Amino acid sequence: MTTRRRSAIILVGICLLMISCTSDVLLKRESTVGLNGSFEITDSGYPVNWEFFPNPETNSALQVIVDTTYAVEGNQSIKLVAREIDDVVGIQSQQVQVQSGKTYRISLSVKLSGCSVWVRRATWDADSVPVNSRLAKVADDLRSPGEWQHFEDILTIPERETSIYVGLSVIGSGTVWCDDVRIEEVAE
Ligand SMILES: [Ca+2]
Repeated sequence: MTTRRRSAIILVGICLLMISCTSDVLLKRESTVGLNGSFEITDSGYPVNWEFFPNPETNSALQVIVDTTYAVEGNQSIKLVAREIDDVVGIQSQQVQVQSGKTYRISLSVKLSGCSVWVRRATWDADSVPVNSRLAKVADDLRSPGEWQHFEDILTIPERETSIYVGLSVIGSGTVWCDDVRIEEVAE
C-alpha cells in the first residue's frame, strides 16, 4: 500500500471517529463501569464501554474476541482480527472526564501480527464537540509482531476541554491484541 493511500485511509478513519461513530458501530454501554481499559468486564462477549467499528456482528471486516490467552493486566485482553485491507477498523473508548490544567498519562499495551495500528487520543470541549487540534497520532506502523509493546502519551488538558478518549485504528489485515488502557492524572 502506498503512503498516500494509507494516509487517505487513516484520514477517513479519523473523520469517522470525529463524527463519533454514529453508524455501523457496536457498543455495550454500562454506566457504572467507566473506562474498562483492561477489558475485563463484558456483555454478550464484548467489553463494555468500547465502540467497535465497523459493527463486528454485521461486518466481516472486524472480528472481536475476548482473549484469555494473553493479558497484560487482569485475565484477558481484547483481540481484533481485521480482514479487509481497505477498511479502517478499530476501537474507541468512551469519554473520560478530565480537568483543564491538569496533566494526564494515556497509556496502553498492544501486540500485533501482520498489521499496523494508530493509537490516538483526543479531547472534547464542554459541549461534547471534538477538539480537532488535540487529536494526535501516538504511534503507527508498529511492525514488531509477537511482543507486547507499551505506549504512553502525556497531555496537559487545555482550557475549556473537559473529556478525553483513546482509540486504535488497525491498518491492514492482521490481528491486534490490546490491554491495560489507562487515562491517569499525573501528580504535580
Ligand atoms: Ca485485561
